[in-house]
Amino acid sequence: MNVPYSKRRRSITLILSLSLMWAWFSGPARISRAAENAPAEKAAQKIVALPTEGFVWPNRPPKDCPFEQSKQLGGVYFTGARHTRGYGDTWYPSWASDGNLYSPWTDGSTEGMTSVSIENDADWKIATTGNAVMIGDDPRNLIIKNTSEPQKESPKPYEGRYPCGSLVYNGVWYYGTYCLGPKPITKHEGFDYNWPILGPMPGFRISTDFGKTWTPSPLTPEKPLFPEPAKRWGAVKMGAPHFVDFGKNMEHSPDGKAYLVGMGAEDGDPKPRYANLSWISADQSYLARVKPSVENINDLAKYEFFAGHDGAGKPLWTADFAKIKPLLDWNDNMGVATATYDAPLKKYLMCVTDGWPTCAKMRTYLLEADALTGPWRLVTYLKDFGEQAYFVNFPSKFISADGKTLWLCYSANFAPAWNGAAPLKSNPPGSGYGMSFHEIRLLAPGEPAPKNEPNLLLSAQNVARKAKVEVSSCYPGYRSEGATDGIVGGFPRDNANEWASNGEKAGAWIKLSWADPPKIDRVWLFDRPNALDRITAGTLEFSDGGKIELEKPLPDDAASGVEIAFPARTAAWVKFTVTGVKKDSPNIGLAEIGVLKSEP
Ligand SMILES: [Ca+2]
Ligand SMILES: [Ca+2]
Ligand SMILES: [Ca+2]
Repeated sequence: MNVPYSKRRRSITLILSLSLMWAWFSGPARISRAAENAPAEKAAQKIVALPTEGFVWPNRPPKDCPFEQSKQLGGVYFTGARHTRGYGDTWYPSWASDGNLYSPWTDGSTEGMTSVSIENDADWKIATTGNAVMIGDDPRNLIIKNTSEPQKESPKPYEGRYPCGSLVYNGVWYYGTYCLGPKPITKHEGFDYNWPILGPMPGFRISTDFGKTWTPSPLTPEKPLFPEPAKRWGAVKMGAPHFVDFGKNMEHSPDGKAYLVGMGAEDGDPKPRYANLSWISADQSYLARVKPSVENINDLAKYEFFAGHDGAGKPLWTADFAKIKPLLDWNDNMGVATATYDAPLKKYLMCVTDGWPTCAKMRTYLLEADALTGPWRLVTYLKDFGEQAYFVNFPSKFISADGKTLWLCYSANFAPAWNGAAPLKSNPPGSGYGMSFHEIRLLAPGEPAPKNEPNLLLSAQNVARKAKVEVSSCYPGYRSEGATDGIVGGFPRDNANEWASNGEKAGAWIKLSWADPPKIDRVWLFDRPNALDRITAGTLEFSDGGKIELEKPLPDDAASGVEIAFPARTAAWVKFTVTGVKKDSPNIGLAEIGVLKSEP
């Protein structure tokens, strides 16, 4: 959602490119001759999950929170399972009939393409919005591909045009955008705000071939779908609307209609403030519905709007936009809202992010309801979540069979230190700019948190942490001990937590030795988490003359690793030599090597 980050990303890309070129010119990789003679042992090898530290985020709503606490759901436990990629942001996956997720994205680079949704005459001349398919069942191992080039749609007379509601239904992709202004960095009374004014919603572009080709929206910022703002910079109600996620191909829609949740404010706001209604701050949320079709989706006359309840508590719907009423109202405490139907629980879950003042820490709260029209009740209020998480949603594809384990999808920390603030932390750990997935478990009120699995890498059982470490080479600024600190981390956020060789490929090695040889029976290997370097083959050697060949490549993103198990042996040293790498890996290395004692 901002300018400087994109500039920084470009310099990171440049550094990576230079690193690649350096590796290219540095000549043929050295070949390991260390383990040629002895026959390799057979060993049980399997994928192991990243050891995780689960925790409950405390539920601390402000005193004036208008939502009653839910009686069924009382909090969220973060299991620690997570996955983040340094892509662009704005991920809102929609589960299509072909089983894949389709999502918008923008303001960054994703799988070799760049999209920036800003249009001004100085730096960014063409605003675009990206489109990608997400293939796979595990958020930690998705294959992500652009379905086409990011699409150009002008925001003029505004300066930003960003993705909002995105739905793939019966093979048709409806891709909504909304406008922002006046500038990505707008100074007001000495404070830099990010896109402080939310603009209109110029309808949906449409693809009937899963995003390969597109028909632009027939609407424009000056002739938007919903008749707002009444005048320039006035309030909107169906702002940046998002489709309710009803599951695969909308299978759980109550009536076959698509529903959209907008964020908004009213002209004549009783609690005015600067950036009151921005890309991430609002006073209310609103609800609309439409039977989705190519003919209907950009036609206001085909929409109905939630208009409050009658005297008996029955929800009212109107075709007259002027009669729209708030679904939720918490003046100065709302923002982007997304909703997902949790079919096993028979509950709607809503994620609301109150991100005022647009570029500092943000609050996200979760609500639940039995019906979209409410009443909505509080599940948990997550203060400083991210610490700057935004565009938070629950993709229905990743809801467990019991409905209680879900994955939060969001972006975080695009503005890590604006206005002289202290740098933002990644909290929950792993939160970062781009595409961030975090597994959570919904807890009943008073339900204790699940017991943590012990983290073997950080336990005394992992003798790698006490070993003397030698490596074939080390990239400037990295440490060989990064591979034995018990933490699976690395470039670009946690360089201290990994070992990177200095331009090596096959032939790079790491050797651990002990003055007091331990009895060991397992080795864990975690690749460098970046997507350029990947170990595809390697050999373990032991001081007793034994050797074991790695049977499978290490998972590239280090969200999981490989365990190599063998009958207990006493080892004065263990050496791992890389014998194969993914093409062009610039600086092969390891995020972590764990060596486990045979007895705790
Ligand atoms: Ca307000
Ligand atoms: Ca490490
Ligand atoms: Ca890797």
